[in-house]
Amino acid sequence: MQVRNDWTREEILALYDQPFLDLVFEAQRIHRQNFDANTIQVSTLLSIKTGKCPEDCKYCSQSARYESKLEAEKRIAVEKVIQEAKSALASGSSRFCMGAAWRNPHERDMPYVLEMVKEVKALGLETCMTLGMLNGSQAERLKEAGLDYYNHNLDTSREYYSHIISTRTFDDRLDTLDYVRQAGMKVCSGGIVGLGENQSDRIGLLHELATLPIHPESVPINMLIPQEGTPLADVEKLDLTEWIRTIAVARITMPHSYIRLSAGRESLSDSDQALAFMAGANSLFSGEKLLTSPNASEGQDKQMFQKLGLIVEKAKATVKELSIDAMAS
Ligand code: SAM
Ligand code: DTB
Ligand code: SF4
Repeated sequence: MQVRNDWTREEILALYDQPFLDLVFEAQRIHRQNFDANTIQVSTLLSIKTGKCPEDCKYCSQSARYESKLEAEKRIAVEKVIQEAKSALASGSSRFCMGAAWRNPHERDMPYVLEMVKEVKALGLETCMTLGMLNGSQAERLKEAGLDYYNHNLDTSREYYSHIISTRTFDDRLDTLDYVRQAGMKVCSGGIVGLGENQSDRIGLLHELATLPIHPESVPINMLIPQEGTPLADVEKLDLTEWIRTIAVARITMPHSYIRLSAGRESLSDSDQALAFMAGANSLFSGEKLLTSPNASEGQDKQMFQKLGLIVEKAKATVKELSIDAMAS
């Protein structure tokens, strides 16, 4: 099937709005044409600098503007990051994603993040970072150091965006994605549902992603984790079927992309998640914690994979192949 980047909003609406079972069936059909239906890719997240972020994203516990209970943490040591990366590898992750609560990395942070990328890459893991906005030169240096993916989400529709973030624009986000592409890295970009947006905003987000010149290789679909103290702490919970519809339309419109179940899994049953896999999701974040919030536990995930007969995609290196004492640390 030819990959299309010229989806119209009307086409996306028509996909989104069809009877639920027709939509999930179609998404599964497309999924099977492009991926092994029983394989899942697993990534692990680590916050390398937590809290005190100058941005005002209304969903985020890490913004310095809201009174959240989160304890801020300065940059963590590279050795600690490597330790966490080894244990992610040992528990079956193929990608390690390092996130910082920055508007953008400062030049003084670059040696720190570049060293980290080199060392994590050397373990045989795919590397991903999410550090806020980048300029072209930063993107090039990250690529050169061995960064495989850069995560930068569009978050929501262009129309709803200003209700959620005022400190950077939607076009700023597109510019960062452009620098990442120009530098030759893979793009991880998706959004959040359950921010109080309406259906047309979810369609708008999907339309933006599916009409990027090249689809993001990874598309995380986060479900809001309401954070105490933030303006979205008490937003009405979104019906799960809307999240599943978003996943299914992402699968149909971006058939070669990995669609990732991201924030919001900790409260979901195995059967809720099985429905998301039916709708074409084929990746998730594993580990006890996301960046600051609890995630579905690793043990629970392993049980779920077993129950559903899902096979985890392997990292390039296995712990046994590493000359260093990965298991011990
Ligand atoms: N500071 C960087 C940035 O914003 O680009 C990187 C980290 S930021 C936490 C990465 C993404 O996590 C956000 O774009 C958002 O989509 C998601 N996220 C953050 N807080 C969330 C929450 N409470 N619930 C769901 N998703 C969330
Ligand atoms: C993404 O789209 N979701 C992840 C990752 N990319 C960086 C982050 C989710 C954060 C959830 C809330 C928290 O732990 O702070
Ligand atoms: Fe800062 Fe990222 Fe949170 Fe926005 S989402 S407040 S940029 S850490």
